[in-house]
Amino acid sequence: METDEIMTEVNTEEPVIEKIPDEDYELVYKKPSALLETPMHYCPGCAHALVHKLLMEVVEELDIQDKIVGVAPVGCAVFAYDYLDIDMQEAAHGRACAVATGVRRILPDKYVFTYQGDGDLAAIGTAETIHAINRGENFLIIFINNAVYGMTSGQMAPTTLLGMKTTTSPYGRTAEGMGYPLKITEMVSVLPGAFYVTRQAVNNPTGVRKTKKALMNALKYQKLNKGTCLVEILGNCPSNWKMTPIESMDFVTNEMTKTFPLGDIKLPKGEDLKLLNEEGK
Ligand SMILES: Cc1ncc(C[n+]2csc(CCOP(=O)(O)OP(=O)(O)O)c2C)c(N)n1
Ligand code: SF4
Ligand SMILES: [Mg+2]
Repeated sequence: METDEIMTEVNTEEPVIEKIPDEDYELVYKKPSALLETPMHYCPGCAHALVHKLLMEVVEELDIQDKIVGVAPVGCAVFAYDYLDIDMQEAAHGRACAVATGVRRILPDKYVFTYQGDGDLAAIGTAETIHAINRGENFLIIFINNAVYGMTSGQMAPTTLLGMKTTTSPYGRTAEGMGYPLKITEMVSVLPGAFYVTRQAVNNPTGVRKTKKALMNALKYQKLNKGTCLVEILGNCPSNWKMTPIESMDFVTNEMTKTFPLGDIKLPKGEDLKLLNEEGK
């Protein structure tokens, strides 16, 4: 067939799309209003994007968009402030808890959270994390544990699993010489300043719902000024793990949870629980 013939077959007319009346549809989902339209830079299937969405759903449902301040980390979530339509402050690598301390002390009526990866929180920022929680600072720490330094191309993190291959442990992490995966969430839960500590995962629909609930509870607790809340979320890094998004979710389910079991680690009790129920009316 000649090129001219092909050209004549192309239909240049605008397609006619029949408009179906809105009442024929039931709206079952929409993007939270606090999430900006900006396309995200995260790799396909990355947990960061999903957690951003959950967090903004919670912000929308609690109606606190103009009452919350986030502290962005250095790591793949460094551009969180481009996606979240709330007040944000950037912190140098590992320093988010120190920055959040200042923000919450100066603005005690605001809800304040940090958003940090495992390299940020459990390596370079270990001191800030431990001391902020030990002081019982009244903010929420959102800790995305994907077991690697995602942004810098997948080096071993303190949370890398034993046997896991990374760019700096190409034969797999061994306890000898490289140490054990650091359970910093369990460690800080014993500090008196820790008020609510939980580990969740966004590896399946149930996990997503539980993670959202944990974020919701943690923000409600902040109004009680009873100490630091820490929500660890087992994330993924399909790019550096060299897996498809689905394989990476299975890896979280089948491997990561063996080292980092899911569930609440420290829960408010008694009077505090009553207060949460009243706050959550
Ligand atoms: C003071 C300082 N040291 C090191 C770096 C390099 N650096 C940037 S991101 C990063 C690790 C990020 O890993 P993580 O916090 O786990 O976040 P992820 O990308 O996995 O979400 C490092 C070491 C830096 N930016 N600043
Ligand atoms: S490198 Fe990993 S953590 Fe970073 S955006 Fe890609 S998948 Fe997510
Ligand atoms: Mg990481």
